[in-house]
Amino acid sequence: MDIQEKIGPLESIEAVIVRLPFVSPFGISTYTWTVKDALLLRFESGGITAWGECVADPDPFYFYETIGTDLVIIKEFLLPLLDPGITIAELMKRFAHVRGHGMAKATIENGLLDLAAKRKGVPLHVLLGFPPKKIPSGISIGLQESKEALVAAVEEAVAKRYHRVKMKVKRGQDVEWVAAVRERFPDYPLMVDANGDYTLDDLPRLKQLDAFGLMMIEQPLSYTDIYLHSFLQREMKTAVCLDESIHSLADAASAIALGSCRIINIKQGRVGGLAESLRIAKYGSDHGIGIWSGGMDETGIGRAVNIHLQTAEGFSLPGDTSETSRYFHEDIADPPVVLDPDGFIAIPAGPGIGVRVDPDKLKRHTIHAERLR
Ligand code: OSB
Ligand code: MG
Repeated sequence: MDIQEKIGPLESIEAVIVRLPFVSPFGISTYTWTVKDALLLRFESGGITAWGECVADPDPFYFYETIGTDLVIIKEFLLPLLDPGITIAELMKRFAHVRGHGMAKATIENGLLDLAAKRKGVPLHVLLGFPPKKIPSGISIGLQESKEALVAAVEEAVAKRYHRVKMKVKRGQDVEWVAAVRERFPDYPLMVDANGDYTLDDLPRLKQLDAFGLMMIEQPLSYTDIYLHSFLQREMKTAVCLDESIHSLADAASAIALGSCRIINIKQGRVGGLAESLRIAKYGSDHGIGIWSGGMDETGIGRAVNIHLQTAEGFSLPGDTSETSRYFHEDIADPPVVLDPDGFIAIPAGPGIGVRVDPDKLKRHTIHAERLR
């Protein structure tokens, strides 16, 4: 998928870092976050404001990129390649000279796509070439203090009609915790995410998870691995889903060729943007791989991007897009994501990403701002 829109004139590009306190801490096997820090790029052009949200955390505990490193990469290596006369696709080709740093590249790509869609007066999903549809919801429940708290969180999600529930697991907090949820909800679509906490030495333990009819186990082995997951997938009945290991279409193709997974979690930022996401979704689904959109606890900007992306061909499973109110007391963008009575999510209406950044809320939550161009 190549984006043929010209970048066009830009009056200014600004970097803004916001900090939004989480309603409750979000814990995975590697770390627990209590606030959401997000790097945003604001593009101004001919009276239009467009936004790109970087999905990197302030720390390298989920992924190697951080807000700090991405801001440097954006300033020193990516923005100097930006020329108003070229297309977004040509810019992404130039970006290939910079190794890795897909989250930094995606931030610029996302912002330029929002701008291009707003110039045309069409929603982002239309610019990407996909008709509207209702987006199924999914929720990612962080590690909990007790099994009772976990079951209570799942009960709340089921009452909201989330289409599937993901629970985080780690070594020592897995089989019995899944069993507790399964006792209460024997058939609800349920999956687990280990964020790379296991090794093949844990195979006997991991195989016990096969008893629970899980939709998948996400990233059981190291964030660096593709190959060893192919052994695990052959040994397990449960589908393996890769998240951290997949940074590009080439990674996805390797994983598929090796039989390392049956499902791929696409986080558009982690794979370098929306264009690469569409390529992976198409390639994966053509090869019988289940595809869904992950999340990075984004503000309303990134959350909207993920919703538009899920209109695309190949997205066959509910993603990690859940209601804004479970993350933040106050977001910077309106309207918030809410579920309808059947647990579906509406695409934000209007041109571009379809959400509006509220200047007062933005100001309240800004911890850093600098003009880049
Ligand atoms: O592994 O999918 C993950 C959040 C932060 C870092 C890693 C992950 C997650 C989530 C939350 O699971 C997804 C979301 O609710 O946006
Ligand atoms: Mg994950």
